[in-house]
Amino acid sequence: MNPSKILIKYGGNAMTNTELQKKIAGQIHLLKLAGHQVVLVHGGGPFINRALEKAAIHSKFIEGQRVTSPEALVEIQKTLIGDVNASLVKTFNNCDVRAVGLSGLDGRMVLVTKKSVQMTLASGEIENLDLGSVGEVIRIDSDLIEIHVRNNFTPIIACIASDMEGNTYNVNADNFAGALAAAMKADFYITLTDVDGLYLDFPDPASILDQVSIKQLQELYGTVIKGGMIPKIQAIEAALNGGLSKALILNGTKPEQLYQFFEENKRIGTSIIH
Ligand code: X2W
Repeated sequence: MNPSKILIKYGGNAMTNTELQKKIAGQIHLLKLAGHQVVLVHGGGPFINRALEKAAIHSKFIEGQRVTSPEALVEIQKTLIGDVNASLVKTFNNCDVRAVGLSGLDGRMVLVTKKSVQMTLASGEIENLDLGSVGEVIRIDSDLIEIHVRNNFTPIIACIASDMEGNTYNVNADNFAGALAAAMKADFYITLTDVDGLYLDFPDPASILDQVSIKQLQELYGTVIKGGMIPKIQAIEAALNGGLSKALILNGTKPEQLYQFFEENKRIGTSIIH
């Protein structure tokens, strides 16, 4: 395939398994050798859960967003930047990808505002729910990414960002990655999940959708798109609405799919188009 700018959202099972981590790093090495530019955005939900448990901090989710108290934020920042990002940079550099660890805080790359979520009560009244320090992306300056990819580095980016006043926020990694993909004008936005794509009838492999449009997606919410898939699909929609022409869901537990898709023209995963 022609050299492309690829943004990969990396999370879930494929991240907690170190063998898979190494294989994904190996795939990225091959993609770079083939001339592609790769940027990785990572989450780390399972690592955060463990850190919060250890610190005896209770956490809950509202609409896929972790309610983040000031104490939780300290642990989350430490986990995502200090532990997960640092460990990914080490693993990826052992596979010669010239990884550079960043977060949305660096160079004020990602600016956010406090995210608000509204709930309609039985009475019809609308209540504002307080998520604490959860950020919603409002602006991205992708210069820092450009500088790195142009010089053959691979940015590995943690989903922590700040607002205009310099306050730090926790940002859902899918939301962060989708917004970044659009801002850096990526050619492809790849979401690595732990399934082979969007299934009309899980787990029947014959029911995997090969390609789906944003319009068709709307009819799949609630049936095909549910649970953890919701923020992933919302991020894909944001990326496409922000100017990308193609997003793709691949199985991160089968890392070889990355090379197969880009260099062996295999039709795998689910492509999402306009
Ligand atoms: C996420 C950030 C990490 C994340 C959290 O605290 O879990 C919010 O929910 P995954 O592994 O991609 O789920 N932030 C606000 O999104 O990680």
